[in-house]
Amino acid sequence: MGTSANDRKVVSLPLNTTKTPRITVIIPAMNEAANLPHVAARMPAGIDEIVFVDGNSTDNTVEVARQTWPDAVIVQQTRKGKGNALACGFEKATGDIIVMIDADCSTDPAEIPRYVGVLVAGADFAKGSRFIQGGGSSDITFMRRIGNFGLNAIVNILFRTHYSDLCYGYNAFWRDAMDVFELPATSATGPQWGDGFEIETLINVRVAAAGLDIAEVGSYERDRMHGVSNLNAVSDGIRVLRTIFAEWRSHRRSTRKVRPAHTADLEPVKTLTTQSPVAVTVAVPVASQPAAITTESLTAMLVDTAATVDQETAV
Ligand SMILES: Nc1nc2c(ncn2[C@@H]2O[C@H](COP(=O)(O)OP(=O)(O)OP(=O)(O)O)[C@@H](O)[C@H]2O)c(=O)[nH]1
Ligand SMILES: [Mg+2]
Repeated sequence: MGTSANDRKVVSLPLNTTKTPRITVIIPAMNEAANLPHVAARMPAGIDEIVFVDGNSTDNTVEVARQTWPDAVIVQQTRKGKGNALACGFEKATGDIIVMIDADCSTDPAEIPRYVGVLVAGADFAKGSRFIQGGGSSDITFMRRIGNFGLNAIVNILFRTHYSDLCYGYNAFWRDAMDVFELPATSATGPQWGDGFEIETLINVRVAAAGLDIAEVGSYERDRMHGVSNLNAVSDGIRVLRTIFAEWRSHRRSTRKVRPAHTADLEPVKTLTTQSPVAVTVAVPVASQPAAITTESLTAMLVDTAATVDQETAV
């Protein structure tokens, strides 16, 4: 934060550290019973806490979760949607480092050490990316790839970031990064903005706007193993677009800058062992750099587009 791309150290371990960070993994799940044993099989040893957030599953997801992770904190979400599930999970998490993964086997828990590695190396927020070295996807469709690319480009222009994969849900961060998420209260009644699949975008733009150090981590997304997707590319894509413009408007009115100070008393992370070898961490700083593309005309076009996006309508 506040450093140029040249100043930033992405791979150095923090010095003068005294404490090992505790790691919490948050798993939101709705009807994922058949997938959970496969997720567990890829979980590295050395995870301190699993917070499992059920979305009123109608299969035996909760029972399987209890059998699979007897020590897990199991939470029922308070409203509907993945965003609300994550907010409920964040509230219960006690770790120093919090990792968000999916329960459908798309995100590989064996990659967690990559994320932890870049956080311990100094990043505030480790952002998974399918589109940098070390990343990939057998799951993303052509249309989703195009949509993600377009939304990603808009965010990079408006927030002067260098994200390569805006809408990917595999991320990790130091717990004090949550201060800038400002997610809707879990106790609120009725649907809230941020409750749905726009959650990742909301978090990504807020951490960038707050000036946190963000490092991308190459991640490979597999096909969902069992069950069906809950995501609708069109309606959820529109929610993401509305989120971007709403956040941009509010960011332009705000001068907020927050710098977490989490690495001061931490020692290098414990060794996490995985059942299969994980490739070398690939991390690139993405925020607080000058945007690669910024033109008056493009901004004007985006402002026009923003005006057509009704951010005040009901969720
Ligand atoms: N608790 C909870 N979990 C949810 C909800 N919606 C989705 N999830 C979980 O969030 C994760 C991602 O959801 P998916 O439906 O796989 O969406 P996606 O990964 O973006 O889309 P696909 O690539 O098509 O699988 C999975 O673990 C889901 O079970 C929800 O409303 N509540
Ligand atoms: Mg999925």
